[in-house]
Amino acid sequence: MSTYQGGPALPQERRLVTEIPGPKSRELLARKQAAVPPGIGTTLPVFVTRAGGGVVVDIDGNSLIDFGSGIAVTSVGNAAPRVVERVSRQVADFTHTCFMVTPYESYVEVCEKLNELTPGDHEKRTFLVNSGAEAVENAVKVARLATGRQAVVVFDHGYHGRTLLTMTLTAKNMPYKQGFGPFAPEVYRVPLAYPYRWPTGPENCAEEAAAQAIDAINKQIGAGNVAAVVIEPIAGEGGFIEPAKGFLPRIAEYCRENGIVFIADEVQTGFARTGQLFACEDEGIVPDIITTAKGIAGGLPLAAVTGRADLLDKVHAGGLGGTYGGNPLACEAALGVLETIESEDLVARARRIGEIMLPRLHAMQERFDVIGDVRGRGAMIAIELVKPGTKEPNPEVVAEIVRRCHAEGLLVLTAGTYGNVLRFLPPLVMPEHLLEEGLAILEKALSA
Ligand code: PLZ
Repeated sequence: MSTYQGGPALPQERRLVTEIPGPKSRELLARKQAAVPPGIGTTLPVFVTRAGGGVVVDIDGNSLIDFGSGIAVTSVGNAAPRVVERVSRQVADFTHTCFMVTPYESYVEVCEKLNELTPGDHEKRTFLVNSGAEAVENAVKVARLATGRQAVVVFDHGYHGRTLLTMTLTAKNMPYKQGFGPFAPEVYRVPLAYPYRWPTGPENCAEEAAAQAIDAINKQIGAGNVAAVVIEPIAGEGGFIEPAKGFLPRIAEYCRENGIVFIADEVQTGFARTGQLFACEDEGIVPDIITTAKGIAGGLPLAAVTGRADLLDKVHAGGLGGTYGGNPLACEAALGVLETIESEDLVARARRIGEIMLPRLHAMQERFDVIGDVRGRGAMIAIELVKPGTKEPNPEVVAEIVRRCHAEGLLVLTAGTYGNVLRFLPPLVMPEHLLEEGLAILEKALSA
């Protein structure tokens, strides 16, 4: 993993020429505040002019190290060469026909690739939509129609989107749900195997959590009423919680036994992010339906629903779709992403990023008693911060660390039901020296 070769010819360096945010960004922030409602938040108010490899460059000329990838989207890097080339060609040929009106090859090719690459060698179908939320919502539509059942089971700490159904599926009230009710009916929430916070300890977590979840489904809903279980193989927004090993297979098995559609929401975990093409592969899970987005198209809006042909084929003609779903630019971008993942062996690079980050973070955990937990796989890594000597969440210290990292030109994101998780999602093409520099900035912020 030497210096990044592709993308815009951006020097792969951290370079601060003003304070963060600089004067031009501050000016634009004032315009944003006058034109855009405050409901649209800003993690770090530097206004971007270019990005590529492991850096984001702002309008004041600062070059920041990117540990966010636009929330796990630009895994192949920003403006990745194969994406740029394909999208540029496409934009000059045609920009839109609506696939439901007059189709084009790239849409079909993306679907063929996803049918082939997602877990399981059964017969599959794929259709394309615009966002992760839209994918999850459509997966539920398919499961309901195919089973003739209505109930949907989701988990503590789950995040699935901001539309009416997907915000209902989402666990956390503030900021996602507060004031936006009433919520969609027939959504039920059960425990997730959260090893760090499991009351009887991580060793009992998988078995007890699965038993509690299954018991709640049986007692409160009735297995025969459940259309789908929707779960992230690693809870993303909820704080990069890897369910204790054994939990996912047990839930998947229960679904199989009871004719429940097992939907894996791989919107955040998908496309090499976790050191496997899909996080489900880690425990050999074969979902009935898998939803993907984010990393699929290098930043162009695209998402997919891929699943068992016998389920997806049940939906009547015209029952699925949308004006823009599988837009030709986004499809070309996705093909460029898949080529890049393969040719740059980004699955291995994600694993390598984990191998660099995890030992460094574990060493920091030894040094700093605010780090309660270090976890994640591949390039989806997090630390959970607590009040020293307890497991009490410490969102205040997270906010302070983030502030210091941002001031030093390291873009980091937070997560977690309790707002006390720092998450790291570097582009998989991040040059190693920037990864090291980012970790050093983090360590300095922790010791301050
Ligand atoms: N499912 C697992 O992570 C999006 C949300 C950012 P969309 N996560 C980032 C924010 O605050 O809005 C996400 C996810 C999982 C679904 C979604 C929703 O994907 O493309 O944002 O709709």
